Formats: sequence, C-alpha cells, structure tokens
Amino acid sequence: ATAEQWRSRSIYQLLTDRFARTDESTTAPCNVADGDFCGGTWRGIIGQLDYIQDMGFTAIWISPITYNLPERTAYGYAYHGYWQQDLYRLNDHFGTADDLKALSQALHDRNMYLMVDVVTNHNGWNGSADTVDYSRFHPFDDAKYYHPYCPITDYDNQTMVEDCWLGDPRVELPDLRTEDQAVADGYNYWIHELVSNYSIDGLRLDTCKHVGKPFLSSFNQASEVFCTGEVFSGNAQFTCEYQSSLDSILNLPLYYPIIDFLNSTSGTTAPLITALSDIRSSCKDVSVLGTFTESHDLPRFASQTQDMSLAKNALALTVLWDGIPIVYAGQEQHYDGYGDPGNREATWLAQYSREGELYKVLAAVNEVRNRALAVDAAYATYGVNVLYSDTNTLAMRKGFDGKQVVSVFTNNGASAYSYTLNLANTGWASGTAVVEILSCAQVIVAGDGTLPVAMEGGLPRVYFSNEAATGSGICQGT
Ligand code: ABC
Ligand code: CA
Repeated sequence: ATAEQWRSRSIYQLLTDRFARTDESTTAPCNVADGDFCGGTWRGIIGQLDYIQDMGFTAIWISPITYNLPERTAYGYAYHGYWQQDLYRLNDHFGTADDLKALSQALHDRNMYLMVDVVTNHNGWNGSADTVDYSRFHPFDDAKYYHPYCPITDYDNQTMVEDCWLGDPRVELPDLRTEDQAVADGYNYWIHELVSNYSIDGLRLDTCKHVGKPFLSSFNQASEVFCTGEVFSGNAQFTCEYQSSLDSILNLPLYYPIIDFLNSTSGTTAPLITALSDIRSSCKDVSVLGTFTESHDLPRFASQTQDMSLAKNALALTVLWDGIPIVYAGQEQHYDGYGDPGNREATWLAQYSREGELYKVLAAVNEVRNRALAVDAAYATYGVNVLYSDTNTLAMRKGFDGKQVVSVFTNNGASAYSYTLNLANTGWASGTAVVEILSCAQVIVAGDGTLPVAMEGGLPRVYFSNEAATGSGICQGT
C-alpha cells in the first residue's frame, strides 16, 4: 500500500513474541528480565485480531520476521527479532511461512494492513567483534560486506553513527556497508521479494539514522510499499530531513514534548506548540508521520505517572493529532514497564481485557477518527489548528467545516477541579448539536458561538457533530 493509503490507518504495534501465543494462553509466564522467548507467534496474533480491531485499529506492526542469532546471550535470547543472521530464513519461533501468510490473509480479510519491521543496518552476533564468524550470515557472508569494527561513542558524529557498530562486546551488531552497490542490490532484491511473498502492506525501517540516505531511498523504492523510518532523534530538522528519502518517519520530535506536557501535572504546553510548528516547517508531509507515546525502546507512560486521566490524555492526543497513530501493545492495559527490557511485558497476562478504561478510550478515539476520515478523506491532511492554550491545557481543531473533531487535552490530572472552558473558533455555529464522544454527553454550541467544554477530573474532551456521527457507532449513533 502507498503512503496515501496508509495516512488514514491507525497502527497497533506489537512484539510478536510478547503479544499472543498459538495456544491462546493468558497465564504462560513471561519474566521480562530473563530475556527468554515467551511464546508469542503469528498464529497467536490471528487469534487476537478481534481484540485489536475492536479497539479501532486498522493495521498492525509486527517484529522483524527473519532468522536471528540462536544462542542465549548476556542479554538473553533474540526474542525481539533485531539480531538478524539470515534474510532468507524465517524466525521459526514465530511460525512457518504458511503461518505468516495466514496472518497476512486474516488481516486483509478484515481490511487491515500488515506492517513488518525490517533491519538493514546490521546483523546480530553473540559476542565481541573479534569473534564474529561472517560465514554464519546469509547472504552477506563475508567481512568485505561490513564496516571494520569501531564502537559508536559519539552520537553527534554522523560518520561514526553511520559507519561504526551498534551493540557492545556482549552482543555486537556488525555494521553493513549499505553504501556499497552489492549490499544495496542484495537488500533491494530481498525486500522486493519478501513484500510480494507475504503480501506485506508497509515496512518499519529500523536504525535509519545509522544507514545512509541514498540507501534508504533506493530501499524504499525497491520495496514498492509504504516505509516509515526510525530516526532516533528529538531534533525536528535532523529527523525531518529523512523524509526526503523515505515516505515517512516516526515522530520522535513530537514524542518528547507530548510526554513532557502530559507525564505530570507540572508539564507545560509551550514545547508541544513549538514542536508542532517546527515539525510542520521541516517535514515534507506531516500527515504520514508516525505519532506515538510509547514504544518498545522507551519507558512506558505509566512508569512515569499512575494518573489515569493523564494516561487518557496521552492516548487521545496520540490518535487525534496529525499523522498515523501508533499505539504500542500494553499501553491500553496501563502497563508500566520502565524501558528495555521492562517495557516488553506479555500482553496476554492482562487477559486481553476490554473492560479497562484505556481500552475504551482508545476504541472511542479511533472510532471518531475513522469516522471523520470516512466522511471526509481530507481530514488526514487538515493540519492541527490550536484553538486555545494555557500552561496546562490545549484545545485543537482538526477537519473541515461540519466534519471537524475538536479536542481538549489537559495535564491537570485526576484530582483537578471542574470548570467550564468556553471555547471559541471551533467552526461550529451557535445552536449546533455536538457530542462529547468519551462521555456521550450532548452539548449545544452557545449563542455567542462558543462551545461550553465541561472540564472535569482532568479528562480529555473530544467533540464531533451529531450530524457527522449519525449512522456511525459513535455513542450509539447519537
Ligand atoms: C540490548 C539489551 C538491553 C541493553 C542494550 C545495551 O542491549 O536488550 O537490555 O540495555 C535491539 C533490541 C534491544 C537490544 C538492542 C541492542 O537491539 O530491541 O533489546 O538492547 O542489542 C532500534 C530498535 C531497537 C533495537 C535496535 C537495534 C534499534 O527500535 O529495539 O534494539 O536493532 C539507538 C538507535 C536506535 C535504536 C535504539 C535502541 O538505540 O539509534 O535505532 N532502536 C540517543 C541516541 C539514539 C539512540 C538512543 C537510545 O539514545 O541519539 O541514536 O538510539 O536510547 C533525545 C535525543 C536523541 C537521544 C534521546 C535519548 O534523547 O534527541 O538523540 O537518543 O532527546
Ligand atoms: Ca551503519
């Protein structure tokens, strides 16, 4: 699928080993500190697609699917899939070729997309650089395909970031010479075939900051599908530059200001508003950036605050902001692991419960976004318009007249006092009937044209017109 097709999607990110088992167990132990395989599979995912789809997601992003180093390392096994050794062999912990095809088919039967994580920067080796046996890798089975060993010690030195090795002497990540034609040709041939063999709809490209831009652009083209790249930097200018070579990038520059605004009651909106304009002026197309507030590399939101209202604001903002929302499995269950490996908890241990408050908030905000896109595809390209902000609260509009979503986010927290925020410039005329989709409260735009927003308990508020909601599942069709 193309960038234009992906722009209206909403992605659920999962680590294949940690999301669902073939036996559908919800009690199989998974101690994150051990770094063991916990038993998640592609078949297991098929068994839980209702759980994902009922939250309103229209795509999933799974772990890398290739064969990884088989040994137990000082950091445990390669359960995450980022320690690749053979491009032409599947990771048999996750299933067979038929299983992966069945997953792809099951998704397509539901009109959902499959995004696969892909690593091109390195392979994985259990041990130090001087012990690497290059013949164990396939197809790049000789030292000549790799940069000579040097560790990345200075992340501000871009030559070093691209040409030296990630990893450490416990697990080294031998660095491919992706600037060489032979290596680029090998990767391009492989990805083209992989995408077609498994009917993959999109790719998440790992470690893009460590790979040259010319390679990225040829790889994106060769894949013939949408690619979003991981450029691990909070700097908007630096990160956005990669959108000249790739369809999309993960919005790290937005991640930090969202977290700083919402992870405590003392955060502020100003850095987020600055980031909005920085990213808009630096990035080629903000409508296809990946918006997220958790990932398998970063501390869970709930490891920073247990406040449920703040968690709800973070999820609502993730889904309703510009770009393609990405929610990392477990965020809906308020998991609170702190960083790698603590943030890689097994989703099944929460029994795939749909009763939790965050599951319901996600279902509601995905539903209104899906509806807004269905009534007007241009919703995706209507850039967030900030209607109001103070230190702790931000109100915004997204979407053209009559089909807009107006939302209010606050870091006042669960113990906040109640008040009414009379919001101007929503685009709705006085007398318009709108519904607050998280509470299903009916609200009429006031005679002076303002929308009376009932702020309570630090909850986010999200409004959509009754007219645009009619016939949808939003608040029972209102
Ligand atoms: C293993 C162990 C860990 C152990 C670690 C040393 O080794 O499991 O317990 O702590 C995979 C596995 C990991 C594994 C690693 C290494 O491989 O998932 O469990 O860790 O063996 C991607 C993936 C990630 C994956 C890899 C490698 C890459 O998402 O899951 O890890 O295939 C860098 C890379 C980035 C990478 C990330 C983990 O590390 O650039 O591609 N992610 C700064 C640097 C960034 C750096 C980041 C790491 O720190 O600039 O380049 O990312 O924390 C902002 C700045 C940023 C700055 C941040 C912290 O602050 O603007 O530049 O980022 O303000
Ligand atoms: Ca590199």
